[in-house]
Formats: sequence, structure tokens, C-alpha cells
Amino acid sequence: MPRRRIDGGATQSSGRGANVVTVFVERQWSTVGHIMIEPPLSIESLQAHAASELNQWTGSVARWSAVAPGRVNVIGEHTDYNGGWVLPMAIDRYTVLAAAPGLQADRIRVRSLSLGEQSAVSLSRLSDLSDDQWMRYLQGVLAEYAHRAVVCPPLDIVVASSVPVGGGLSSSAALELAMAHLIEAVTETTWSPSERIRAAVSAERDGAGVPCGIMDQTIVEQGEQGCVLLLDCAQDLISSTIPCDDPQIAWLVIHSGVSHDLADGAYAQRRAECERICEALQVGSLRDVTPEMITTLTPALPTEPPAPSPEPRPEPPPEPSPAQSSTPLPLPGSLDEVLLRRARHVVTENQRVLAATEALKTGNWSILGDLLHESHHSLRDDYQVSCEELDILVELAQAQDDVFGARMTGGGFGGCIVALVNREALSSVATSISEGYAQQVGLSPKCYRVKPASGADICAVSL
Ligand code: GAF
Repeated sequence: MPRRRIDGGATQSSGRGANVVTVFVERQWSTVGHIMIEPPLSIESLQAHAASELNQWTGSVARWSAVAPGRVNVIGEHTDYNGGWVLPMAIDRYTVLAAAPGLQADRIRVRSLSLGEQSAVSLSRLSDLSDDQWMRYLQGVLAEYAHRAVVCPPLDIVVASSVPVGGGLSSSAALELAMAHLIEAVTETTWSPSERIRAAVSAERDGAGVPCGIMDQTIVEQGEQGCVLLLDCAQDLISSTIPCDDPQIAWLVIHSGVSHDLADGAYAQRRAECERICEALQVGSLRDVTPEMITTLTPALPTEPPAPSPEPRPEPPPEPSPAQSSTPLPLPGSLDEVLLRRARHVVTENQRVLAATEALKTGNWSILGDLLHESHHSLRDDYQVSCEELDILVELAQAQDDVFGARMTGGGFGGCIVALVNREALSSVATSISEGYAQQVGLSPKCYRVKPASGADICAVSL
């Protein structure tokens, strides 16, 4: 297979830090060999690491600390910004910030241990976007608090994280929500969870340029230990909290090693397509489109995609505005085939989320597994946000007797798959999938067993 851009840190990398990230990448991904499930690091050990690095860097003792988890979306992909349903869990992989009063006036200086990079922003010019993409997530949150007169003093911050970067596990939302809690600790302020979520979503949309939905920031803030949450994104609320602690199963996350970078345009393009569908069908959101409407609109739509495109899809030319377009917008009730496929994915995915919720509540793992696999096919064929490496991982997982089902998770275009696995066979399943992937793709993927965890919080600091 021709090798695509492989890295471990696209979402939080920057042009300036590219060399550092490459070194990290080579260490993590270039060899095929020993396969193991990455053990989780405790919040305490991450905090101790961050505090000790802060001390070495600045000589200061950490005075404040905050933590936020990553997340895995069990099912419900690209439905959040369509007013739909999602079923994510916060996971036991964390981003921890340790901070001390800043040694430089007017500066927030930040050192990221996972990226091996350092960056700074001026508190008096928070709207000047940093060149470092990862810094923009922090800067955006600082700006949101400052807009409401919650102004941080100068700080020096160290970030330690066990959330795989660039894996579609919301390392950016973890950074944003940890920052929100840190600002509150420093300024002795308390915002509500929904205020924090709004600030973090704005930081992602305005600062990082990703027109995201609300799923990631909501679950990272509101995750519950041992539970998966059903979110109703039309109403911004947690609709149901489902305990998920059956010892029979385990969640296995496998990183393809292919970068997942939502800021590069394809995510925004999908979102724009959904808006065009709503305009053409004259509905407020795809939540208002019924499966029956889709069937009526798609009598001849094949289930296979028109042309599989495993390689990175070239960016389409900019959309002409309706006024410039030579082809007028479709009349209500008519859509071109690509838009029909997008609509079909969102509408059927919403149905799958609700069915998956029932399967999760009743512990019906084989039904849940089937729904995961169907979701993957829909994302691959209709929404077209998968890639060859993710497809290979999913099919390798599906071929295992001890896997109930698997799918890509997160925004797509690289990143991770999630598999629902018979817990007793976790290790052998991870080994078989990794060996198959190494044979086909030439890379050892990283495997993580994840457990549902609590959302973001302030951490106590022992002075
Ligand atoms: C990314 C976005 F940030 C989420 O809002 C969501 O749309 C997801 O992709 C796809 O389900 O993680």
C-alpha cells in the first residue's frame, strides 16, 4: 500500500514544531514488532510529572492543577452538528495541567510534554491567534473567559497527557476543558458545566477553525465514571446515563497511525453539505428528516459507494455561492446522489444510536456489535469519512470471533477504531489485529483498553 502521511500528533502539531513531532512519530510508528496494550497512566502520575517539569523549567512550585479526559464515541458519528443523537464516553486517558504564577508579565507560557513544544500568548492580545495550533485551544478558552471579565494573571503551565494526540479521541477538547477548570481555579470563579462547554466549543470553532458540534466538549466535561452517555444534540442535554461495567466486555481502541486533522477542510465540507440538504428539503436540521423520507428520496440509490477513494481525497474546489452557481439548488424533494448519501448516513446513524442505547442497557453485545459495524459501513460508503487504514483495522477486528463489532470513531480521515471485545480474549484479539495490520500496512498500531471515566475537574495540589 502506498504510505500516507503518518503521524501521531496532527491535531496538536504546528508548523513550528514539525521536527519535534516527526521524531516522536518515528519512535512510535516506524517499527513492526512488539505488540502490547498501552497501560493507562494515573491522573496522579501525570500531575506529578507536569509539576516536576514545571519546577525544572521555571523553578516554581505548581500552585494549581486541572484535569480533563479524552473521549471515545461508541456510536453516532457526524450527527451532533445535525441536531442528532450521540453515545460517547469519557475515557481513562487524561490531560493534566500544572500551573504556577508566571515569571513573565502579560504572558501565558505553556510547555507541552507530549509534543515537546513550548508556546506563549500575550494576555493583552488574546485575539492575535498563535502560530501553534495546539496553543489556540488554550488561547480560545482564555479569550472566552476574558470576554466575561474573568481575566487570568500571567501563568506558566505544563501539560502532561495520556490522550493519544491526533487519534480522534478529543485531545483538543481535553486541553480546552482542562484550561477552563484551571482558569477557574486560578481566578476563584465557578462557571456551570454548560458555560464551560460553550466556551470550549467556541475556542475550537473560532480559535482552531473547526466548525465542530457539541459532542466532544460535552462528554469531556460531563463524563461519568463507568457510564456511557446518550446526548440529545438538538437540546444540548444528557438524555440518558447508561452504566457500562459488565465484566464480560472490554472497549479496545486501536490507533491506525494515520493522522486525523479536522482543521483541513473535509469536516467543514461535510457540515456544509448537510446544510445544503436541509435547505433543499426545507427542514431545520437532519433530525427532522425521517427514514421514510430518505427511502422516498433514494429509491435507486445503491448501497455501494459510486467510487471508493482510499487515498486522501483531494480538496474539492470552493463551493460557488447559490448566486454564482450554474446549477440551481435542487428543488425541495430532490438531491444529488452525494447529498442523498450524506443524508442517508445521518438519518440511519440516528436510528442506530437509539438502537445501540437499548442494546447497551440490556447488555445485548451482539446487537450492539452489529450496529457498530453498520455504522462503519455507512461512514465509509455514504458519509465517506473513513480511509483505507481504518477500513483494514475494522475488517481485521470483525474477522475475530471475540469481537462483537468495530467501527472508526471520531471525525474520521484517520485516527482510531473502537472495538467491542470479549474481555477474556482482549490480549489475543489485540495481537491478531496488530499482526494483520502490520502485514497489510507495515505499521504496528497502538492498542488501548479504555474504560468509561469522569469528566473534567480541578485537581488538588499538594504544596
Ligand atoms: C469531531 C467533532 F469535534 C465532533 O463535534 C463530531 O462532529 C465528531 O467529529 C464526529 O462525530 O470530533
